[in-house]
Amino acid sequence: MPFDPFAPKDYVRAMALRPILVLPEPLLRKVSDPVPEVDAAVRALVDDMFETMYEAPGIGLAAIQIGVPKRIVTIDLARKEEPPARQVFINPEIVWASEDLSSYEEGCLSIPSLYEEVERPARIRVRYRDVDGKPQEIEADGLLATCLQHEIDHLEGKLFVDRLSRLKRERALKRWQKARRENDA
Ligand code: GNR
Ligand code: NI
Repeated sequence: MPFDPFAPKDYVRAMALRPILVLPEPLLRKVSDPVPEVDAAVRALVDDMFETMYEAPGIGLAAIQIGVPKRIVTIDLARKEEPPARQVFINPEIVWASEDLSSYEEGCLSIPSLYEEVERPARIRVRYRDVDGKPQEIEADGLLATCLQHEIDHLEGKLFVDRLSRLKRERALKRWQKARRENDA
């Protein structure tokens, strides 16, 4: 075949914005699978996750939120005026959690515009692999501890509303569904 400079190239792959799944999407309830190897396909997925997360915008994303049931989390807690600070957690596991709890008003891109106070351990230790596949361990507190726990919940098919009392959860979801119906109408 003659050389065609406009043919699609398989060695340069543009990042892609992916749609974020929103409740009641059943995939959000799926337990994600461990990543056996951090290869080029995983890194391409991580790039898509960051692009999708920044555009949303959100401070964290789990792969299942773009429909991929793999244990991959992206986080960037940098403020708008700061340079990006990408953090990638592959196969993250909480190996220790503090007894003391802290409460934070959480939101989720998969339940847009719902915000509720959630109590979780204030500090955690997490074992994971980084984007190079290297084993790592981190001790997190503050917003990083909250966000990591929120994302690791996604890997188990859990959403932050599951951490509310039944009464609060049912009220919150009713309010959310009503607001959605009114917005669609
Ligand atoms: O963007 C997000 N903000 C947020 C705020 C408080 C606690 C957790 C989060 S994560 C959320 C993005 C998201 O849904 N990640 O799964
Ligand atoms: Ni979320």
